[in-house]
Amino acid sequence: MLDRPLRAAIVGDVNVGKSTLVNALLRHRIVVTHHAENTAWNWWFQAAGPDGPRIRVIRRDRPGEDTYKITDSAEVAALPAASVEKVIAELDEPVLADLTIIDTPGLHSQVQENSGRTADLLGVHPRGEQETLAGVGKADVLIYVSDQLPGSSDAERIAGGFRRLGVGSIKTPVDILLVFAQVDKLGFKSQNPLARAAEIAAAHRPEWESVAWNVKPVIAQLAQTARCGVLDASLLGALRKLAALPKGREAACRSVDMLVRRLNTQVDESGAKDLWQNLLPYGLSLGFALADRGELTAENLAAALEKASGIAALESVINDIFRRRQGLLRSAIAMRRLSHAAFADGDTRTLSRIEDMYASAYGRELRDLNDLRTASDQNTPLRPGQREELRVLFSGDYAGTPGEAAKAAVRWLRPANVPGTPPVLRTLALHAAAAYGRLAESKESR
Ligand SMILES: Nc1nc2c(ncn2[C@@H]2O[C@H](COP(=O)(O)OP(=O)(O)OP(=O)(O)O)[C@@H](O)[C@H]2O)c(=O)[nH]1
Ligand SMILES: [Mg+2]
Repeated sequence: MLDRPLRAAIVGDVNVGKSTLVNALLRHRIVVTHHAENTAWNWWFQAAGPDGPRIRVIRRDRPGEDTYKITDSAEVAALPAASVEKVIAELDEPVLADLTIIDTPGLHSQVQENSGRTADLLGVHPRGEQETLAGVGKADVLIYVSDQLPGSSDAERIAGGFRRLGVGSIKTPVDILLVFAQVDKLGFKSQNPLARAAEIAAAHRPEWESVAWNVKPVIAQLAQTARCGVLDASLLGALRKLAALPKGREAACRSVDMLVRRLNTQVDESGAKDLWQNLLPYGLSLGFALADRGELTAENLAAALEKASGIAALESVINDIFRRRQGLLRSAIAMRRLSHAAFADGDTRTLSRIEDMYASAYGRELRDLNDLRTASDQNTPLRPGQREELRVLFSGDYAGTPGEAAKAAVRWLRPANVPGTPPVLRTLALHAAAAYGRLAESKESR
């Protein structure tokens, strides 16, 4: 537990683009993506060991595992779901240093067997009404992918899907990054869709902050196209022909059928479909702009698609909130498991040692992280302003003066001393007062 890499599971409803995003992060087109429901088991991606890159298939129908070459991933994907327990792909990719990425079958799938595998991984029941199986989940943090922006008619599914699954009782927002996928569907006539999605996300913060630490919009399809060696000579040739159509190239981008029809004398049907599938209307428009300037090369198009996809900004958030803090996150998970077990066994000696550890200077970071979890948990009875204040304080982002910190320390001592304050709030308030007290001192001594 303490020396394995942090595990990030990519979860979300069927067909939102989870596997496309995983391929883009891996810079490898390895998981098959499809317009129909697709991923049937969990794909674990981890750093290659001494045996080099390979795919291991853990069987369900018999003991043992089979090994495949990375280039045989399509063969693996075609195996019958009933015979596969899980697949572990070991790759030499920088994103996998210190981080295991797990692609999962869609939630709320028609095929309950598939969604059940994701529920198993998370340690929840696929039907959330029942009690959750807290503590047996195998994923440490979640990257929750949604194609519904807040404010849309279906947006309740973002928070509702979590509640129904019972994820909220085992993971707090500290463990979850929300990704708004397929934001190219917002349209791009007047404004860049990433910027529009970011504005919408900011305006609807209260709707998502109860489930996630941060939100990033992404166009995974364009990221995959930019990074996975798709931009070959035949695709660029087809794009050049489309860009040079005497009139109505924009109209040809209204649907895949229109595109096939408009290009039919110059490009075969599968070439036209590839163009549509890989670039989407938004990527085609970026290609036209390059063609008009005489700058349409594979490198230039890849750079434009990468920029338009938002993938680099997403990676930097993954680094900030998960990779950079992974040692701390892993220690915290190990400590929580230890205290759960000690509590279940009535082992008071271990429980009091854990208490001592949290109280020591050595345990302070762990305690701050626990307080951060408590403060961002919607079940903790805090006012919105207080919740935000504590999140800033316990993430180490406080930027006030020593005088302000000293005043805040006094302010937080009050609820701690009011009779009838719930114990969870009392502890949190005492910790907040102490944290502000330390900040006041350390800033003064600088
Ligand atoms: N418009 C648009 N379509 C996308 C984007 N990303 C993926 N898609 C399409 O959405 C469909 C589903 O993509 P997948 O990556 O297979 O989705 P998934 O969430 O892994 O699906 P399951 O594994 O079945 O749950 C495919 O047809 C993709 O081409 C995107 O950014 N924009
Ligand atoms: Mg998938």
